[in-house]
Parts: sequence; C-alpha cells; structure tokens
Amino acid sequence: MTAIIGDKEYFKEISPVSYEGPESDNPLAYRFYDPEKTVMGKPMKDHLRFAIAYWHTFCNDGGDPFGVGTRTFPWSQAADPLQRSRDKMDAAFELISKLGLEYFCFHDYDLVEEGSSLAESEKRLQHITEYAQQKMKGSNIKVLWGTANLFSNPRYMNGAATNPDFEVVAYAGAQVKNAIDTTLALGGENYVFWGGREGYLSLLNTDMSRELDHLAMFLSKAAEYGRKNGFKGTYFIEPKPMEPTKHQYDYDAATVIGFLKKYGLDKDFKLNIEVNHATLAGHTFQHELEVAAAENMLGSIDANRGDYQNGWDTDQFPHDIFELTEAMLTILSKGGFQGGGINFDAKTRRNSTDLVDIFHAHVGGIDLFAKALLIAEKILTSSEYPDIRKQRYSSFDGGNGSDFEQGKLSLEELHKLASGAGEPALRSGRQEYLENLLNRFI
Ligand code: XUL
Ligand code: CO
Repeated sequence: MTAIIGDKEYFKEISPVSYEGPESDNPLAYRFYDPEKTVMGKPMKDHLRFAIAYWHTFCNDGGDPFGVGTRTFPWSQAADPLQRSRDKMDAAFELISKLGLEYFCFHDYDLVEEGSSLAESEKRLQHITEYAQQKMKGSNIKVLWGTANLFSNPRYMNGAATNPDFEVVAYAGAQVKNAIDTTLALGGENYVFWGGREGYLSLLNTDMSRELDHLAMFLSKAAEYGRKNGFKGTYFIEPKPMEPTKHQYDYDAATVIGFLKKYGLDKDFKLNIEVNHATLAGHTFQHELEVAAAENMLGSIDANRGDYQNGWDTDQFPHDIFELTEAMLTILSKGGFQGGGINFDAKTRRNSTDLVDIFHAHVGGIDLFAKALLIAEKILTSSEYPDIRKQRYSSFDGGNGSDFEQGKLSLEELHKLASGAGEPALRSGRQEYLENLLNRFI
C-alpha cells in the first residue's frame, strides 16, 4: 500500500492541523473548524465538504503575464514526467491529510502534464489513476470533482466545444471522455464544466447561436457518456462572465440556468458558483447562490475572493466574514449543496513563496467558512432574522394575497381591490436593522 505521507514528506516542518478552539493563538490551528461538531443536525464537515484545488496548490508556480514563476516546488523536480506526477500526488495527499480534509478537485492536466499526443496523455492519465487508486485505498481522501483543461493548449484558442473547427470540437470530446473516465475510476462524486474559452473575443467572426447549439450538443453527449458508463454524480456548470475570453457564454447563474432550460439539460446539470466569478459578473456571491438555489441548482461552490479594486479573477483566499456569513445564510437555509462542497479555487500571492504559506492560506479559509457556518446557524435558530423575512411577505399568507399566488385573481380583480382600498401603507424593508443584526452575531 502507498503511504498517505510519502517517504519524501514535503511539508516536514508542518504537523497535522487540528481544532484548538477560539482561544488558540496558534496560527496553524483551527479555531472554529471542528469537523465532528454538530451544526443543525449534522457534522460541520458534512456541511462544508472542503476540497483542495490541485491546479492552484500543486501546479501554480506563481508565473503571471509579467514574469516567470517564483516557486520551485520540490515535487516538480524529477526528470521523468510520470515520476513528477507521482511526486505531486504524494505532496497532495500529504497536504490534504495534514489539513484534516477529505477531498480534492482536479483537471486532467493537473494530475499529469499533457503528452505530445492524445495517446501519450492517455497513458499518463492511466498511470496516475492507478497510483491514485492505491493512495486512496489507504486513506479517506476522495475526489469531489474532476474536469478537463480545455483552455491551456493553443488548439483551444478559439474555444473547445464552441470552436468553429469541428476537428477541435472532436479533440475536446476525446479529452472530456478521458477526464470522465479518470473521474469515474477515482470514484469522483461530481464532474465540472467550466467554460474555459467558450465565448468570443469578437462578434465580427462569431456565429453565436451556432456556437451555443454546439455547446449544448457537446454537454449532452458528455453527460450521456458518463451516465452510460456508471457516473451517478452531478454535472456542474461553473459560470464566469469573462476572462480569458471577452465574453463567456456561461456568464452568470441566471444565464446558465436559461441555457440549460432552453436545451433541456436542466435535469442533469447544477451550478458550481465561484465567489470571484460572481463579483466579476457585477453580482454578489450571495446573489449567485440565491439564483442557483431558487432553481434547486445550487450544486457546489468554488471558494475565493476578488480584489474589489481589480477587475480580474485574482482568486485570493477568502477573508471577508460578512460576505461568507451572507453566503452561509443562503446555503444553510436552502438545504446545503446538492452533491458538492467547498473547493478552494484560490491561490497564494506570487510573493508568498514559502511552502507554509499554502497552509496559512487554507487554514484561514477553512476557519472562516466554519466561523460563518456557526454564525449563520445562530442567526437562523436564535434571532429574529427568519421571522422578519417571513413577516415581510405575510400579506400573501392568506386572503387576497394567497388567492393571487394561486392564480385566482385576474387583473380586473386586482383593479377592483385596489380601487376600494386606497393608497397602500409604506412598510420598511429594515435593511440597516438586518445588516446590524448580522454584525451583532459576527
Ligand atoms: C477559472 C476557474 C477554473 C474552474 C475549473 O476561473 O475557476 O479553475 O474552476 O476549470
Ligand atoms: Co473555479
């Protein structure tokens, strides 16, 4: 059996992170994340289902458009690419288990480097799948979701499923088949489609309606393939409005839901909502969660934050307790995630060059979500918040309001009721009261 912590022990100086309580001043301890603690009827860890993002944490060396990488990962040094992929997986299992977590998420070409041909890439994927299966057997570490990288290789410069050249669409199909196979072989609980370069750089050369038809066809064939081969999990679409393309077709939750319904894909797909994608779309994180939950499609989230002065996807680790409390209020009151969890799609800054920085980043993010969960639980179970919200709509709980909800009142009847009733009384939305209430519990 392959050990969870390999012979090399990449994070030797770091002991397993554990819960020490709110009074602890140990920066590498959890002050709020107490995995087995019961919150509204189930263990905290089952509410949150934290996952590590393979790409940021184990692949991203800090390179940006202005400079090369700043990190030389010890697991990326072997001469042989298969050895490098095994070393990377050893580092991943070590970090995940030292953080006390149970899940990771991956793109196909995070697990291995893409080969010089499809056949070579498949061989590499097969190799790492067998290695991962062995490592998983000796641990409680699982796959929250897998996906395919359909955006890095130059062949995808004009998109993958929406590429104007059929050859590229077929190639993307082959890659998704392999990524679904890998996800299935690793018992992955979900499969994600983020629309990498599915969008346009210019409408002058783009037939948008044809590209959208192609995207829907591609997704339906991918979903069908997974089901035929025993995939029981959920397919997620991850909305994002822009970057890398000028306009991404999966712009935001509302756009994606409309698209899924138009093409009859809404039974098989739910949404993976990412904080920084929500803010790039001009929404709050909570807004996107509410839109998804309203359609029973709140599948999973990618946790991070943007920089509110910057207009791009900075993918920073979360640090805003108010934003997360609002989010947890929605998540908890809508019954949690449908199949998914919280994937840290976040990266340390380019100048955070110590291996321990990766731990500080995750410990902070995990603890903040745990704290927000506890605050949201208190607000929902022991404050006036649920009542205030309920009261606001109480005029629909009986009488004419209830008749209206049931479709029993025509426009003429509304006219008649209004004519007899005079000017409606003004009722405050009490926004400041509610904002203060959140801060009181925070
Ligand atoms: C990019 C992004 C992706 C997806 C997976 O902005 O969020 O990492 O989460 O492809
Ligand atoms: Co993401």
